[in-house]
Amino acid sequence: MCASPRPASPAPDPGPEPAPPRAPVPKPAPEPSAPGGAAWWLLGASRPLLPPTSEPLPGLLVYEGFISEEEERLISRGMMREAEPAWKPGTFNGLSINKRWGVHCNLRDRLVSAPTHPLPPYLLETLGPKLAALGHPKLRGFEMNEANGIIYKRKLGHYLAAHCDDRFLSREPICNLSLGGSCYMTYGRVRSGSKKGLQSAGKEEVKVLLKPRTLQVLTGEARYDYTHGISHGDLLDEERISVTVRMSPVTRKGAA
Ligand SMILES: O=C(O)CCC(=O)C(=O)O
Repeated sequence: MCASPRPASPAPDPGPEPAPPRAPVPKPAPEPSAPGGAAWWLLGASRPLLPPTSEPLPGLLVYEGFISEEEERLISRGMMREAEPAWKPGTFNGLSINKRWGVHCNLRDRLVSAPTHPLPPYLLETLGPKLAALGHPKLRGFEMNEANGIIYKRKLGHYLAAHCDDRFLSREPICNLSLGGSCYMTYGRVRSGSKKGLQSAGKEEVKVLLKPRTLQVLTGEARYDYTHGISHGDLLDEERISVTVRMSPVTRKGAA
């Protein structure tokens, strides 16, 4: 059986209206302090920009999850679908499958000449604004005009020979994105006074884990004083793809 409703009695006087709750006051972003006191990613910025996930070597800025899975698919598909420039097996810096866009760096004659295949929109539009948004002082004015893609296949014995990107033809920051698979990249300090030029000092090696969607920005010591390479055994998945972008101003004269 249902209870019948009681007759309504007059409502008690609620008294004065309580004050509405105050909206929380957002904390202002810390302002950059004087040089020397502020982290580099605060310098020149009115609010903190994205700090790296880690800096395993001086000047090696690692940003995990730099691009989304959707952006990763967009870049990979773009690279795979375009007919030109074509993928070609390469042996220049190890064994891999390569393509390149943008200006041509002639390492022997120290010349940078106009591009045959300009950088594609799927690279420029995805990476350009994101690199600028990092707010790193070394990336100010960075206009990528050279890029290369590498496919590593473990079953084909692929690897990247230890090397330093050209010190003169390309500007300081080298930006490198990992797609599709993980690897360890080995950084080896260049032995000073070596007659053979670049050689890694065995004891001064640092292995850096590069997961898919990780960006590395090589600056300073990591750019100039260390070689970087990937041994075959450090490819952790059957396939890994990388994209490296640089700024290499066109020159008509030799740069060295
Ligand atoms: O595969 C990588 O992540 C590095 C590629 C590289 O060092 C290069 O293209 O010069």
